[in-house]
Amino acid sequence: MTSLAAIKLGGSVITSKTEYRSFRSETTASIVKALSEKFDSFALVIGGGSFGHFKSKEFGLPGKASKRTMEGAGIVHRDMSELAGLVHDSLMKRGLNAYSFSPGELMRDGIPDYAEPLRYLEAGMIPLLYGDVFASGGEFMIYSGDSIMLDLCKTGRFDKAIFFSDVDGIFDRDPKRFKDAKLMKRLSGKIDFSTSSGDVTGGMRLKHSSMLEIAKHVKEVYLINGNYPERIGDIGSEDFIGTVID
Ligand code: ATP
Ligand code: IP8
Repeated sequence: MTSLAAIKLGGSVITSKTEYRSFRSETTASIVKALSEKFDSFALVIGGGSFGHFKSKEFGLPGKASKRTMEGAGIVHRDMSELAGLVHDSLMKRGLNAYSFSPGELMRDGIPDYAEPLRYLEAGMIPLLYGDVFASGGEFMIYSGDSIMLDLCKTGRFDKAIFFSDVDGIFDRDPKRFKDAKLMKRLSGKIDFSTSSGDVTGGMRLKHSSMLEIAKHVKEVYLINGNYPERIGDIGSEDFIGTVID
């Protein structure tokens, strides 16, 4: 099996989470550049950031189907496809060929089927998946990018999972709220997670539990600060700054 990475671009790094639909194009371009230099082939997953969480929260998503949640579902799906389009543009500018999928379209009775994205991966393209809203059993659900990463890695096709976010890794508590928070290069001891009030998914808590689950299906799982994407070049060395689970 060739070495293949599943990579998530966190919404906190490719968007400004405080401003609705604000895309960080330069940061995204620098992550794409680092990825193109490090990997020949990978799958890419995009988180919601200010394209996903703002309107989901405003329109009561996830939630039971109603006039309001239906309107919200339309807006969120449209916004997330726009974000995917912007990332797609960034990949194309680097000469990388991607094919995007909304996970809603991959659902079969509420269970995602990744056969189609994997077919594109085998063909040499980058499957581009994005967190999104989807209808299931009279409800509108949100499929988080962190859960997509887990389901993708469960296919057994990947040997590495890399999460880019806006922090240096997992700390013993939120480094944005506590200046003395300690970076955990490897996980140990108690961790405190404070979720951003604007998020409709699980924030760093969900990411942490997804990472632990993913570690059962791949060799190594990393959390790296996407504002310093060149750090992927230090993977495996003493100088590496980030969190690793192996
Ligand atoms: P999105 O969910 O929009 O895709 P993302 O995947 O980049 O974004 P978030 O869910 O926003 O990530 O989580 C990152 C945030 O988690 C950081 O900005 C940080 O403030 C917060 N956080 C809370 N607790 C911790 C912790 N113990 N260690 C590191 N970050 C933490
Ligand atoms: O930001 C959430 O994905 P996440 C996607 O990876 C939406 O949790 C639509 C809010």
